[in-house]
Amino acid sequence: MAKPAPSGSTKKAGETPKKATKTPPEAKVETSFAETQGSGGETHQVAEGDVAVLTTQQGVPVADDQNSLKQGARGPTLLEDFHFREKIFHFDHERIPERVVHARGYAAHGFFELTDSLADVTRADIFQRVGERTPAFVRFSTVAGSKGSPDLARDVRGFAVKFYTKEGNWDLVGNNIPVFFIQDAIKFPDLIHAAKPAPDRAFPQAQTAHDNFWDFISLTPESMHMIMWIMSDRTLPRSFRTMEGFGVHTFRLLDADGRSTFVKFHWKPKAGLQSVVWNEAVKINGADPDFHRRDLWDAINAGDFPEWELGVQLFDEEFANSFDFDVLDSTKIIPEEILPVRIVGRLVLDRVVDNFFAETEQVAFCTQTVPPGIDVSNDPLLQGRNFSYLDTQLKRLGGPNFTHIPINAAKCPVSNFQQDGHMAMTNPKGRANYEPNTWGPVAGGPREDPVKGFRSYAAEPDGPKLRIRPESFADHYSQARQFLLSQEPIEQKHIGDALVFELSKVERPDIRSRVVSHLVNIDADLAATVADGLGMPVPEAAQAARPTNTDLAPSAALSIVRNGPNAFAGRKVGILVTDGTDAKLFAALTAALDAEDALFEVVAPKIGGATLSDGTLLAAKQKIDGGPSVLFDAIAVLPSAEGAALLAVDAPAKDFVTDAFAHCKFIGIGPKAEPLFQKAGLIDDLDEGCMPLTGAKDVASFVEACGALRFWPRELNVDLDAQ
Ligand code: HDE
Repeated sequence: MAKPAPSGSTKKAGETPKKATKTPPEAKVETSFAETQGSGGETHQVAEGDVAVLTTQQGVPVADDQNSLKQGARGPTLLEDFHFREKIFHFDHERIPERVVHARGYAAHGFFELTDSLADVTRADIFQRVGERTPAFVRFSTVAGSKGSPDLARDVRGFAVKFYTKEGNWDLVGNNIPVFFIQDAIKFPDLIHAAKPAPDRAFPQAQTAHDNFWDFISLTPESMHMIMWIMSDRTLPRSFRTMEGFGVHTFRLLDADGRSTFVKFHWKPKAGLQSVVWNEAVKINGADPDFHRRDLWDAINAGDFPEWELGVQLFDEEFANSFDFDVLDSTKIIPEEILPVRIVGRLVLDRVVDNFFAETEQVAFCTQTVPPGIDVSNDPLLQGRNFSYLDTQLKRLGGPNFTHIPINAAKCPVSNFQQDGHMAMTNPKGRANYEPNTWGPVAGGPREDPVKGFRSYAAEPDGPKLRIRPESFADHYSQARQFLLSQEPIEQKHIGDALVFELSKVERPDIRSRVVSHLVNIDADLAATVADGLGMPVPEAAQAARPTNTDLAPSAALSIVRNGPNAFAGRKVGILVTDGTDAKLFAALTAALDAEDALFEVVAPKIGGATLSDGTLLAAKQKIDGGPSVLFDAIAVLPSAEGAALLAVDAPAKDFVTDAFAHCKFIGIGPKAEPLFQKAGLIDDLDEGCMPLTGAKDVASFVEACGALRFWPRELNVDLDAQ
């Protein structure tokens, strides 16, 4: 008889994590809606063992929620059925407009902890006291896709952070890429129209591989630096946990005397940088369109709290004036090698939301929401955003009182004379709703505070009123080249591959050619590779407003591969088992993964699991058809001899190993697995990334090797373009 089942899934939700630094997670209790939610937002306590009575929104107990009120058993439904009408009316109005960009997103709660005081340069309260924690809410997103689009679209990721500081909220609304497509906000509607589905046919969804996007880009040379970033694997993150974040613009920090220091903000993931490859992304979108949101949900619920360091690049006017590019131009970075990033704090996400709509959907970020001590710069992209974000909340959330929604409300005192409007939730008492006044115990309050209050930087105006692009914004190619040359060869190859793929979907040859004409100004080799991939001659270089500076030193900080974790912690192995799998080998592998703080999922021919060699019934997390290897960072294939013979004729099992091989993953091969690799056509190609798993020693080497995340040398053997 089978013994009790060990878990076949990853570390169980609610399990206490091993690292002493982690706080044990509170197990998420699954509850029914009605038991916890009062119509006024308060929690209604229901005595243990009791079931709450179903009511209407007005609190009227409901007797029958199965049948509408009819005239006779088969007669028409009556208008007087207020319960039916209220239920349908509310349902009809459940949707609010999705965000015009960044519609698909996922969020979590956490905190920011200051580790290095910035009191020398800013009076911002959040940056004063080392060790102090500020509550935070973070929403990650893709840009172009609509709310239901898949997570692994090739796209920029939003990285928006709301800090609930003691002196008001601060929204740092960033991306996972430090530059942007355009220099002036007036071009944003054009950019987004070109990227989103075409207005006549309403496709393609959540992708840039189409004529409209590349038409616009080919006519917008300032986008070239961003194009290098979006064609790199930065737009295919393995997880939200493995991507950087950037404030993008130059902001200002202000001290108590109003002195200004320029600042650029960086988020650096503790889990290290990691991306997936394009062919894998395409398949993940089918296998699990929620791959990123599931990953965040699972990690937080397992107590493996995602964490980032906050870094700042601080500089003054003198540095800004000496820099090769304009610090107000959002298509440029300041390389870390020129201006180091100072780490000043950490952001930890430790709580998932209770209700997706209330929190993730209704959260409203606004770039102009800054507390005293932080200010905006004249970056024309940021200036435009400062209008757009407030305006868009009105449309999306329906009125000016979106700040009353709990997720948006400041966690410090709020008092002013603004009143009324749709859905006003926090309404002051008393008579005076104007200022100045002489009512109240202390006449006239609330009043301004010239010392504590927000003050803008006293910037001098910069000349006549003009519609003009400054000369200092004119170099469009030098940093694009610098980015490209900062990549490892495999990363450069991926950029070339992505350009060829995207432009292959562009139907008009003149658009393809115009894009390649810009690449000529970036790097002749890249232009030649892409032209060859497209089967076209290399065109003349596009006319450049400024010649490319070929002397910019590469920056190691720009490579994903060089900034990986070199460890397998937090990553996941898919372990393929069958009846008769060696129980000892399975136990050795899972113990080694546990010791590494890595995760695993059991994949088996049947979801009920497999009976191991010692008679143990091992539950499966995935049936093989539903758990393809694209969902894992590495795979281990441990069938019994009989199991391997069965898997060898199973198409999903063969895909499991061929995909892992094609995606350069580490593959652990159990002693009886050979027939599967034989039938999958891989047996003659196995390389050093395909490692035998026979006993404890092999297991240790395999888990250690997995820390490199991918066995990149293989890619040259599995890609026709690279032959
Ligand atoms: Fe946004 N952007 N954006 N954007 N953006 C919005 O605001 C806009 C830009 C970013 O999770 C919208 O609330 C303009 C840069 C994120 O809720 C809208 C311009 C960066 C999010 C808007 C930009 C961003 C948004 C849509 C050109 C990186 C999602 C819904 C000047 C620094 C926030 C909303 C969330 C969302 C306008 C360019 C990041 C329409 C006009 C550059 C992360 O207001």
